[in-house]
This record gives sequence, C-alpha cells and structure tokens, in this order.
Amino acid sequence: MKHSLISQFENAGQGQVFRFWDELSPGQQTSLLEEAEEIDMEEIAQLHRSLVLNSQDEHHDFPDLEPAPFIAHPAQGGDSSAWAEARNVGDSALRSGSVAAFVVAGGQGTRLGYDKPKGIYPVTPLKEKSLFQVFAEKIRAAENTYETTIPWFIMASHGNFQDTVDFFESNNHFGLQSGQVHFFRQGRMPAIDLEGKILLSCKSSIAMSPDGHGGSLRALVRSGATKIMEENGIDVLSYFQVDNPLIKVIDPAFIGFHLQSQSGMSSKMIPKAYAEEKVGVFCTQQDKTVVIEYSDLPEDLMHARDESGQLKFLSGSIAIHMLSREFVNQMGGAGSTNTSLPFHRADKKIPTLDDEGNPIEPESPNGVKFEMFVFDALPFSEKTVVIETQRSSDFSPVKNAEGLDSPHTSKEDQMKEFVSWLNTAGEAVATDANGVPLQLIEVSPLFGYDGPSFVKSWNALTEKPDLSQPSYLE
Ligand code: UD2
Repeated sequence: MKHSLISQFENAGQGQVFRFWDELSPGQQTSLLEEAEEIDMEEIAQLHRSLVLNSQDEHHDFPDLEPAPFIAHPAQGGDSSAWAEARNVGDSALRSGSVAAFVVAGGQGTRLGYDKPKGIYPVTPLKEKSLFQVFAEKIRAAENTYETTIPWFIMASHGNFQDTVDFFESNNHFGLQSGQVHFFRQGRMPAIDLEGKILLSCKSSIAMSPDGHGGSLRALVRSGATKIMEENGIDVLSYFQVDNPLIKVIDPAFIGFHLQSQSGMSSKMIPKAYAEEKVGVFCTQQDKTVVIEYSDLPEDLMHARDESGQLKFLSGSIAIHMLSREFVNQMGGAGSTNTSLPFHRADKKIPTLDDEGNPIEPESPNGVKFEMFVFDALPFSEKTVVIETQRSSDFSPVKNAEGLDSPHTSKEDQMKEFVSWLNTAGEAVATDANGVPLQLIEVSPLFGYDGPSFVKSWNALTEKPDLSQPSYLE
C-alpha cells in the first residue's frame, strides 16, 4: 500500500520527490520519508507564490524609512556615566548567573571555501586557535571575572552538527564543563525550482538547506534550549555569529543597556566604513526598529548624506544582539501569539537530478532556497535599544578566503587590538604604518580580554616577554 505521505505529496503536485521510490532500499525509503515529513507543503506553495511568482514583493521601496536612533559610544561623544551605569547593571546580571552565550554556527562557509564547520577554522595570528576555541576562552575569562557559570548554546545545522560536537569532545570543550555547552540543530527548508517543484539532491534525498539564522528562534524553543535557560535562571542570551573572532562574547555594558530598557531584543551598531559595506542598516519604519539588508537597500538611500556630509543611513548591523528569554519564547512559537519571521529568497545553483536520475551540476541558478533572518524579529520587540560599538574591539569577521574580511585582515585586526592594550599598559610596540605589529603577537583571552584586564595581568608579570620576537601571552 502506498504511504499516505507519498499520496499527500502527489496531491500537492510534488510527486516527483518520490519518482525513484521503487529503486530505493528500505533504509533509503525511510530516510526520504523522514525528510519529506519535515516539509510543510502549504508553506512551500505559499512561498513559491509570494517570493517566486510575485517576486516584486521582495523589491520594496521604502517611502517612510529613517535612520534608527542609537546610543553613542563614549569614545564617540556618548555619555560615559550612562555607560558606567549600564556596565554596573550588566556586571550584576553576570554575577547572578542570568546570562548565557549563544552562537549561530549553522552556515555553510561557502565563500571561505572551507568544508568543515566554520567554527573549526583557525583564526588567531600565532597559535592558530579555532574560532570555537577563541569563544570558549572568552567565556571562561568572563566566568573567572564574575565567579559564575556561563552556559553556551551552539546552533549547528543538520550538515555540520556531528562534526561540531565531535570537535568539542575531542578538545575537552576547551576547558568548559561539557554540561554547560548545549548543541542543537536548526531547522531546514527544501529548495524548489522556479515552477515550485521540490528538488532532489539524489534519488533518496531532498535538496534541503538550513533555514537561516532566523530559524534560531524556533530552534531554541523546539530543542528545549529555552527550557534549560528557565531551569537555570538564564534571562538573556548574548547572540553572535561564528565568523567574528574579535567579538566581545560577554559585554556587560550591552547587557546592562538591554536590561535597563526592558527590551526583548537589542543590537549593536558600528558606523559603516563606506556606503556599500556589506552589512544591514538599522532604520526606523513606522516607529519600529528594522534592519534593511544591504542587498535590499535602494542605491539612493545607500548613498544619501545628511547636512554634515555623513552617510544618512550610517548604522551598520554587525549581527550582535541581546535576546530576552521571553522574547525568544514569543518568537519561537512557545508564546500565545503566533508571530513568525518572513522568509527571504536566495537564487542558487542546486545540484539535482534529471528525470532519468542523471546528476545535473547547474552553471547558473536553477532553484530557490528560503531563509529567515534573525534581525527581522526586531520590529516584534515592543522595546528595543541599539548601542554603538567600536569596530576595532568587536568586529572583524572571517568571510572570504582573501581580500576584505578574510583570515589575513582578521589576524591583523586582532593584533592591532593586542597592541592597543600593550600601549595602555605603557609598552611601546614596533608596528607598520597601519598599526600592525612587526612581530606576531597573540594574547589569550584568559590573560586579557580588554584593556583593563590585560593591564592587570601585564603588571603582574614578573618577567615581560621580548616583543621584538613572536610573543604569546597566556
Ligand atoms: C550577515 C548579515 C549582515 C551583517 C553581517 C556581519 C544577514 C542576511 N546579513 O551577513 O547584515 O550583519 O552578517 O558579519 O544575516 N547561519 C546559520 N544558519 C543559517 C545561515 C547562517 O547559523 O542557516 C549563521 C552563520 O553560521 C554565520 C551567520 O549566521 O554565523 C551569518 O551568516 P552569513 O555568512 O550568511 O551572513 P552574511 O555575512 O551574509
């Protein structure tokens, strides 16, 4: 007898998913059915209608868009007493153990040309520590400072989950307790062709891909992460992306501003370096804070300038957020209201099969993937706050193999920050014209994670290293 799911797919015009059914082994049939079960066919049909057939829906014009307000950093004229107060609030929250870290690590790292989970990628200048190790050590450093435990939630995708878990296990969780590191999988969505047909990647498998970092909100709820938070008295999640080794994983001032404003979701911004920089932009639309992704921002707005000649839409989103547990529950499907994030369309080259089962390796996009973006949750947060941060101490992502935002630029930026801490400690360091030290320098987060913590450890050293040689401070 035909499986009822197969009939459902046929009735929805998606019978092609099972066209090689009779050639499959029983094990392959089961796994194909399991994938098919994850798919909401009504949702796929609706996305095909709205994002493919009526694709002008994706190209908005923004008549009422204004730059979003933000709290300026003290180094840029912000109110230093307000920052000190926020920091105190954040310090107390950390000491009381109500903060956890959360990294989204489900992306595919295609631009970097790396086929392992991106968190495994070596990024530090001297020791070649992986991204995951850098984050783990920053968490441990904060734990030491606040005499607390900071749980860490890690979202991986179906494709990289096991490799991610294995990497942590084989490295003893980089000194964290295994019980404080919580891994979970994000959801996935099938790719479709332009006619709306779900594509196969091989005879026994559907072309599924991660549902975007916006999928993290429902995955946090579905995986039980928000339950774990509740049981452990965790109220806020410090959200960051896996590609940014410079991130302040734990930032008391940011935590403080978030808590003071009773916000569901808060964000950090940096002034964009140039108009076309590939970061979203914080804007206000009908009294709500929104992020408009760089690819959606119309050219004229991207280049618009204010009276002083500065970019009008200056606030770059660097994907660093604070999320309250309650807000995650609300957005992730555990609340009483049904709030879901919109999907965005990405046209991709999707390897698939022809009707005879021969593989097709397309040379131009042949299908569409769907992703949710976490920043689309911002307008759902009743209150929200955007604070300014400094690029030099929070943002230098590794995205491309070479050029901008590459391992090379990120290592240089890490070393420039280490040099600035050494300078604060009164130590002169020989650098080139860009401030990059002439010899490799690396500072373990456990030695120092910002100016003050570094200076403290530096002053306690009985023997200072010779900085005219490659130096590692740990
Ligand atoms: C993102 C932002 C951009 C800017 C920039 C800063 C979007 C659409 N754009 O650009 O505005 O803030 O970052 O660096 O987000 N990920 C998952 N699951 C997925 C997809 C992605 O976990 O299904 C993770 C991925 O592992 C990475 C992060 O999300 O940590 C960012 O993904 P990306 O590389 O696609 O984002 P990017 O660089 O286009």
